[in-house]
Amino acid sequence: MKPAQGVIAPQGLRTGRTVLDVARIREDFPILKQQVHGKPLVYFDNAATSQKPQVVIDTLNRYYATENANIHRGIHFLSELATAEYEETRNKVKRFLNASESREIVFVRGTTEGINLVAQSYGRRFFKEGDEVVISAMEHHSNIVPWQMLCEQVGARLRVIPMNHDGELLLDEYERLLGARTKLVSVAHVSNALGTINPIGRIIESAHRRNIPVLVDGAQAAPHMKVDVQELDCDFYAFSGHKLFGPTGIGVLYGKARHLEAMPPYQGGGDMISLVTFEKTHYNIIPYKFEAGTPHIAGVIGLGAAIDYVSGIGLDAVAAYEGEVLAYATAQLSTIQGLRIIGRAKEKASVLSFVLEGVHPHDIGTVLDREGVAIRAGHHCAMPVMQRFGVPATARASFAFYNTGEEVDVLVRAVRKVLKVFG
Ligand code: 7TS
Repeated sequence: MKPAQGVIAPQGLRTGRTVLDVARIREDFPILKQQVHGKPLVYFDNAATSQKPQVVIDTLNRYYATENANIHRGIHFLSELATAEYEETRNKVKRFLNASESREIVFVRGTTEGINLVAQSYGRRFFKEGDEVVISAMEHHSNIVPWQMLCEQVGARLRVIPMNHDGELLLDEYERLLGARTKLVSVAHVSNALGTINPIGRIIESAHRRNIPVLVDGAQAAPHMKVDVQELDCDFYAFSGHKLFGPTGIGVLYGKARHLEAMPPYQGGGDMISLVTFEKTHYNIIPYKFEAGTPHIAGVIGLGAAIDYVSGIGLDAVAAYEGEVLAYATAQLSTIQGLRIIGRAKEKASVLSFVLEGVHPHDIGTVLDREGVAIRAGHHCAMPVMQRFGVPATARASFAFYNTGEEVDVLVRAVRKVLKVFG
């Protein structure tokens, strides 16, 4: 396909000592060899969930075949082995996020559970009537609804940072929202519907100047860029393993130790206690206080394999290469008449949302699927974003480091086909 506006198709990455050999990387992902409706699979739904490298699949198999046991309780060989691997993964996550201590890493089901934990534990303890939580106009429902639930429970109020028509937050408006009543700021690092990378460092700095803690929803950032929670100085950071090439049902909540220590447990049960009598229960230390019941042990260990895999490639290389894929896809799709890209922020990561004049996004998704191209069409669990842009839904292509320029060409040809059918 001809390059649009001089943007050339990405060919993997070779800058200085950084090499990202996409053809070789694709060999690690068995699912990418599949055909769908007789066409090679082009998987552009990575924001929903990403594919798993063989090493993650093998790790899950090995765990169940040779190590399966409950953790933190048995004194037998397998239990000690499983416990060691589980806790070693906590250390891996600590290094991955550059947290200062591994007890700041809590295993949860995913970003959604991480945010709910903070809302129900931190929020229920520290919010009172009239207090405010500040979120942004581009949040996923997972970073809206838990706060609405908290607001209803304690009589607090939700305040929303508006955005401009490119999908960038209005930071002046943000500053004006912060005040004596603000108890917490909770914003997405990267928007799943628009791809905007928010200036999270500045957002945190402004809040901290007023002693307001900040939670960062990192669901769409952790798989695409290096995250350093100490450098950001965020108070909480949540992400999902399944978007980071790991298993479903496992995720991470990072929290500064002093916050986690001050928070009451989120759920009661096994492992989160140190002593139980019918009169009183003493809670375990962090992070175990927040990990009630038998956790997703296999998921944690699988997540460890995913983190090793991604770290082996290097997130700086991933970010640079995906930037090329996004620039190429943006340029190519922009050549199609009647196509409007929703989300034109200057800083974007790996998400390309668009609408076609006169065609419902679901019809785009259906035609693309027949061509083997997997995208998501809908509101992306960010209905207020759709309302802001006056569209019922968008078609969304979202990329990972195993995607190629040739795949973008397949997408563009398939979108042209949509116009032939419906245009
Ligand atoms: N926050 C953001 C920014 C997200 O993109 C998602 C999932 C979540 C939170 C929730 O993550 P979970 O793993 O707990 O479900 N986003 C999407 C998406 O864009 N399409 O499917 C899921």
